Amino acid sequence: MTDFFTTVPGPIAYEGPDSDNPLAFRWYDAARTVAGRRMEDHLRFAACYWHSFAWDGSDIFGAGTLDRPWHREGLDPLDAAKAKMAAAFEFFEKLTVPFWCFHDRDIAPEGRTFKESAALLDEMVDEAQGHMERTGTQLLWGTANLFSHPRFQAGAATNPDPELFAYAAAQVCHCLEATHRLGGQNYVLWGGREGYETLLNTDIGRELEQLARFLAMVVEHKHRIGFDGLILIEPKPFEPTKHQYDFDVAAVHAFLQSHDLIGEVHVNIEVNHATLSGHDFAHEVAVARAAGIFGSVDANAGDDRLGWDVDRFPVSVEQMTLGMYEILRGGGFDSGGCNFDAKLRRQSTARDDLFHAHIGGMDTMARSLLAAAAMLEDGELAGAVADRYAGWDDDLGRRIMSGEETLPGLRDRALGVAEPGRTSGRQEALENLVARYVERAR
Ligand code: XUL
Ligand code: CO
Repeated sequence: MTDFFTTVPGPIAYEGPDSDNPLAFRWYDAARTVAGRRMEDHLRFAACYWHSFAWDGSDIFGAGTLDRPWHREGLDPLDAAKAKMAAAFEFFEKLTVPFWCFHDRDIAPEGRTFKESAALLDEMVDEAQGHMERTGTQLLWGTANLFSHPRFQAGAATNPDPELFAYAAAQVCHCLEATHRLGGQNYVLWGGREGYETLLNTDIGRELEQLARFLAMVVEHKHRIGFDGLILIEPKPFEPTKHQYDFDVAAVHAFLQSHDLIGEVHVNIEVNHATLSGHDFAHEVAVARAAGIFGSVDANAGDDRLGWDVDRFPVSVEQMTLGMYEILRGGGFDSGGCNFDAKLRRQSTARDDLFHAHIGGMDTMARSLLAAAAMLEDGELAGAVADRYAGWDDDLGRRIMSGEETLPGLRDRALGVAEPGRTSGRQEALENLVARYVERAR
């Protein structure tokens, strides 16, 4: 199919770091083996439908700017959805991206009733199945849009009206089955409007119980239909609501623990959400790994000065290297991958801008992988961390952690020993070490 992106012949090929071809990869070499795995299998890139094909470039101050003919007024909604899908798969195929992701409402129009909407989704899932077979593109994850329609103004699972909970449950049931039908490797639940604006009209305790019940129903249904992908919650601290319940990985972990959902639900970590929560990407991955709930990544970037979800394409190898290092340290992705939940700037109106954005993002992640893999292989950074904790493998550390020591016992001990020594944390030296790996990554 070469109908929409006519100026890009495709497929985009790897030409190496010295290439000046703007429509070639300089770092992403799908077949190259890095740390025992093909680069393609490490990174498991996905392009997303929402920002790249469903969004028209509009913002709160102005109308859409992007050249997306399927948004023209007066088109039959199903014809428009099919034209959009043909363009999307032309893009996935030319970019050579192995996976894609969708919200139900990205790929199919909303009908007048739930029944109509479900039938429209079924029709577009059949259409997607054909494109996937033709191009070999696989589905990383599907998700339901429980936030755009006005009916969800007060949330979905956490809505004060059970009718809305029931509607959202029906929609997720249908979308999870659609994802399963398409061989989806995961299913994502981003909180959307699961949060609140003011306590004056909100019962937090009740809303959290509703959210837990909703999640349990999703897990029950996953097992009922034999979907063996992961259920992933995507944390985000605010936007659209002032207080989003799934604030960060730690908040999600505590929620899963208190509702007996550990092992059933993992996290999809978005880089820009991590920075909005006051953390950073590497921190969120490290917390998820430590808790055993790491799943997948939405690879994008925020802006240092803007405190909202700007969803830029990733451009900083330095920022991504530490996140990739944490991912590799935990053994890499299983069913997860790197989804570009990122959007063009509103003035990037040429059709090929979508290629430049993804090529840059894929090269950034690929070079970060190279730096992280070298860092892991050489072991210098891990060695410095291990040295710092060495005391815990000695007698005192072991006795404390095994429960042999008590507070008064340690007081008695302190009465007889000298002031403990101090060792440098060597942060600057370690930062220079990381910089070396970033500079030399090839
Ligand atoms: C919203 C966001 C979503 C989720 C899926 O900020 O990141 O695209 O990734 O609903
Ligand atoms: Co996201």
